[in-house]
Amino acid sequence: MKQPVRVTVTGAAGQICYSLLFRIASGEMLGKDQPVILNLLEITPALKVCEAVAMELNDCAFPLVKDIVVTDDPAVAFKDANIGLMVGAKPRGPGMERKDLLTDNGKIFSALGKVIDQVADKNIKICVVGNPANTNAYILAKNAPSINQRNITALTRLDHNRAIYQLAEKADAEIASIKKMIIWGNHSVTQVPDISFATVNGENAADKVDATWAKEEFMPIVAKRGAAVIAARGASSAASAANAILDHMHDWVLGSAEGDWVSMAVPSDGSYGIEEGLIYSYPVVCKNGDYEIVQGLEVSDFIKDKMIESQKELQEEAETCKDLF
Ligand code: NAX
Repeated sequence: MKQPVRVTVTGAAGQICYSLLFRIASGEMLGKDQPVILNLLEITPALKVCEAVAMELNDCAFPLVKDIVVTDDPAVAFKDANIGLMVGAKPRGPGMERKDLLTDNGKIFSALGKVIDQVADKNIKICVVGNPANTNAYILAKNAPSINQRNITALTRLDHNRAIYQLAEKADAEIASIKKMIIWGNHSVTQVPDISFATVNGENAADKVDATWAKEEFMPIVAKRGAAVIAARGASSAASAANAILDHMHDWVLGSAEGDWVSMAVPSDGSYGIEEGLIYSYPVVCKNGDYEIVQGLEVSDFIKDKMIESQKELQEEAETCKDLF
């Protein structure tokens, strides 16, 4: 039997986690042979609901779950943690500007970064989900200098999966036939969903759909899909976000599919001219518990301009939060 992996999940009483935790516990994230210890972090007023989630997890009698810890103390939650799923954040309230959301949530991530720096495994793999996800990850990284910085990432897999669905639908193709989708940049409306290198049954996707659709429909539909779900459901994406978190971490730990790549927001190493250190979504290949940014893609001027726009937004977000690191 393998040693248990300690998975810390923040915002554990929230709606995403109500889908996420049960699937982690069943082995869908790390494999059906990988025991886990679940450390559930919440703010004090939500502890009771969090306890209830733990009760339900226990009532599933998942054989892979070795322990469940419910706490409002980040130092307890992140002690020796191997994986950190940073879902907890404040939602945007009425009358709140984006800037207020940035600084309010930035404070949460600077505080958590400091604690992680002190108590977590130095190679903890982190996926930031709480919005603004890329900048929250950036703030966390700056506050956790002793942690392996490569391992501080943010979620753009939901955007990636949304893009695959849209292309499959338009090309009248099977989901599994779509490979090499890309989301560049920030998890926001400036993101750049890019089908330039995507294939459908091994053939260029660009030959299967018309260029106007790709630019004028596909890109905004994917970038604004979150808002469309809110409009339809009266609440933000939850089960699909949870599914994307599982995909992100599963592929990072166990490897992405042969002959394909996935999108992850990772610290830029300067690839494609993007400022080093910004948490920027790239196409990556995952292998042996690590990832590599796909190199050498010849990006069109149209896409390049949009990539720079998204970079600019991230630079502005970082500037707004500069007091937090
Ligand atoms: P909920 O409001 O249902 O849950 C959030 C939970 O976080 C609450 O239970 C709250 O008590 C807790 N929380 C707040 N501050 C905390 C702190 N300092 N420590 C620990 N827990 C804390 O939101 P939910 O729908 O689950 O969404 C969570 C976050 O994911 C939001 O920021 C949302 O914007 C973001 N999303 C990100 C996506 C992505 O692709 N990156 C997509 C889905 C989602 O919109």
